[in-house]
Amino acid sequence: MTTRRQLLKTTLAMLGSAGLLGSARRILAQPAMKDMMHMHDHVTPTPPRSPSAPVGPGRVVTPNGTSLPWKMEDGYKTFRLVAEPVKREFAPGLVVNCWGYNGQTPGPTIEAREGDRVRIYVTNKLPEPTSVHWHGLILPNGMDGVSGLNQKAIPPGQTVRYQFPLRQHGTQMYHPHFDEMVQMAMGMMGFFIIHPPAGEEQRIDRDFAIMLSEWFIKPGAATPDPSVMSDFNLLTFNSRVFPGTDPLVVRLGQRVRIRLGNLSSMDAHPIHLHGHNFRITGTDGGQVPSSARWPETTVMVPVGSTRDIEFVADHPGDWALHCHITHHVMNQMGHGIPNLLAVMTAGLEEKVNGVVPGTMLMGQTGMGEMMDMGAPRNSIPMMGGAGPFGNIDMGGMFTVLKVRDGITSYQDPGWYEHPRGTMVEPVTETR
Ligand SMILES: [Cu+2]
Repeated sequence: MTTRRQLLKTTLAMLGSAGLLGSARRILAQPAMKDMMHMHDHVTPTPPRSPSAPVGPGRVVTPNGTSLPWKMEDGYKTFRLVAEPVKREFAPGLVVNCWGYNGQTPGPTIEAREGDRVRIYVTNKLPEPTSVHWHGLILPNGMDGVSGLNQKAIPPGQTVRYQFPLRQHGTQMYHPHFDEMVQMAMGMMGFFIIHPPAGEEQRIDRDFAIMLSEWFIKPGAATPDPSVMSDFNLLTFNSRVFPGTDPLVVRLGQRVRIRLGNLSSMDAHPIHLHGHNFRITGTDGGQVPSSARWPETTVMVPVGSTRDIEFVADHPGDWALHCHITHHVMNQMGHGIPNLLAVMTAGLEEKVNGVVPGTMLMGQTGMGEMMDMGAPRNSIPMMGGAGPFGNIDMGGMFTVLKVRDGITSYQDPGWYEHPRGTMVEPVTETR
């Protein structure tokens, strides 16, 4: 006799062999997904802040973000986080239904000092339970935030209080430890930065924090699909893609720190800086001793970790800062396309159009020109935006470090004006 369990097993095996297990999983996951699709019906998200809102009360600059205000309460530096649906513009033309904190994704950067006692009220305005884990922090076990292990999950509507002393300094993070796959794929993450008790060992003039994450949003859709496991099509710096990423503006000669955190679901990101070399000075485990630092131009940031890099900005110009995985500097790239590179397609497009009207054959000489293609509603072109010399063929995890002499503000100074004789020029070979 066939039991129900056996039947289910057989069915799953058949689905698996037919390559249909993925859709079966999706069907099994339907109740949770269904709740998610409807969340915008019964939860009113906080209106989005300006993506370039001014820097908050801290001294760390979170490009396209802010730091979280605090006040003293019973001797505790006290913060308030509200977990809630948020709308985030990734770049002009693409507004995404995310989850985050206090109207933002990533959530506002928490800044405190080693030796502080902190208290953090967390209110859950999501349609499902959540919790907050303080990633990398040394704290009492009951404050660690893993739902089921260290605490009961916070149901919708409830506020809980976390409180603990800060016994370390460095770049840490916060994120949920309930329905992790969905909640982080929806944008729930933030920095928790702890400054050293007696100031920096070496003066830091500009201190930036950039969170790396990855998403799948079907072109034309507005809600990320958290079930995607490898084919991410939006790769973000602080939940923004180029050309929506704020530049990092610094004055010539300043000592710069860039804190990178990675809460992507699958990928490590090799972040590359042009025009300078740097030292990796810290991780979420603490400071790297100076004897253990070596020069680099690319830093690998594994999933679930942070890396601090430091350098003196001693070369004026507009310097790219980007992930070196080439697919991570593309926006909403479709990967199921035929490879036409170097294929002779003369006359082919007309013939194919006779059978499949509207076909465009592209990519014979590379994809650099695809920027000019139209895009569906609520989606953005695969690559970049206008630069001073034409289109910049990158999107996603890309921004610009702008090093300038004599600037008096950190407003975007525009494009670099190159000294005479320091630019590429076309030539006629005479030899
Ligand atoms: Cu990457």
